[in-house]
Amino acid sequence: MGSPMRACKLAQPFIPHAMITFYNPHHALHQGQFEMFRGALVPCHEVPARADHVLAELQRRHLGPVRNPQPFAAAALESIHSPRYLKFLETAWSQWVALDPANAAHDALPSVWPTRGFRTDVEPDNFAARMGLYSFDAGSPLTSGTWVAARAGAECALSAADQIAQGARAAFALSRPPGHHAGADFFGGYCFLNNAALAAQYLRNSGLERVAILDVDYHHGNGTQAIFYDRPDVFFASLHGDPRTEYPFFLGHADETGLGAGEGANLNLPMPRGTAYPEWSDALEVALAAIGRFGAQALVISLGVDTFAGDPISGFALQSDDYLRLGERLAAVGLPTVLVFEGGYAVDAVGVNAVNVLQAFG
Ligand code: SP5
Ligand code: ZN
Repeated sequence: MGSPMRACKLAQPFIPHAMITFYNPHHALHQGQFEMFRGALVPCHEVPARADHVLAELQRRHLGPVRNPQPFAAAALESIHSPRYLKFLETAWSQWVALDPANAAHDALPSVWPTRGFRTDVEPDNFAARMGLYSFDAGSPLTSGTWVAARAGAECALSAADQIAQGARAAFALSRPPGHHAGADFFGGYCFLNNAALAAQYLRNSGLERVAILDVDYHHGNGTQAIFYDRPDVFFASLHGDPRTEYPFFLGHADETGLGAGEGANLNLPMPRGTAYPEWSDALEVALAAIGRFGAQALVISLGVDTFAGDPISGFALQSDDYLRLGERLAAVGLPTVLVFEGGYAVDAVGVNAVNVLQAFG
């Protein structure tokens, strides 16, 4: 091993364009206990150790500086999320505990939703009803620290986008809870604020006319798709498990190509359970070719590594080395790139897999 400390101190300043990581210092404040699965409460898959392992692996490989995010004004979050949803998230925990002080001992989960034919324009006074209005599953516990953690996570994504706006080649938002299932006014799929969407919109606001989001998480990024579905300026491409069998089930089919002015700016590439890197990377080429035709000036990657063969809740078969090939390929696109950490639940492998992408990106 020689002298790793010395190697670190000498080598780091000479790494050209070392990728900056914005790490959410408050991520562990969001620590859900249970999610609903087949009629029972089971331990959450989306745990603080996920981000801890990625950070440890980044530092072990000396892959560039790790910083805290900058603060951003409320307007940055309102560029994607509705004011009433943000107000709900900010105040939900205190309202939950006000219902009954004993609630402080366990997380809030929704149990009633406005499906077809119900009204969503009138915000109910009842807390359970508002939980349902602003969510789409019972797998995403809202906890005492959810708002603080999610807001700091959004600030990681915004800080990473700001680096790109200032001329950096790449930046990484290392945060949880993840974001790509969250819509303008709903949470679900472990997600509360859509970090990738916030980064893309920040880049638009900083003057870039065309931004592409490439979502490589195992699950379709339904929130991101919905946010940009009718817009021609943000291209969304997603590689994911076929929603006929895979979460989030109700969006992500290949015939969803965009709406109105956004027609042609949405590309879904669903794949069957068992898909491994050779077929997966064919779909990646299709997505990158479309992003090239779109003329994107910057790229936002929703970097989920739940495509890993060992993932406990997913069905693809990527191996750890495949993430090196993914990172190399993304770097070869040659666009300024924000990488945003999303899913990946094989906790012991999530650090190696995510950091393989970053290391190979260079
Ligand atoms: C960001 C992201 O990857 N969100 C994924 C959300 C998936 N939620 C539903 C998962 C249901 C699987 N439950 C299996 C429990 C077996 N112990
Ligand atoms: Zn996922």
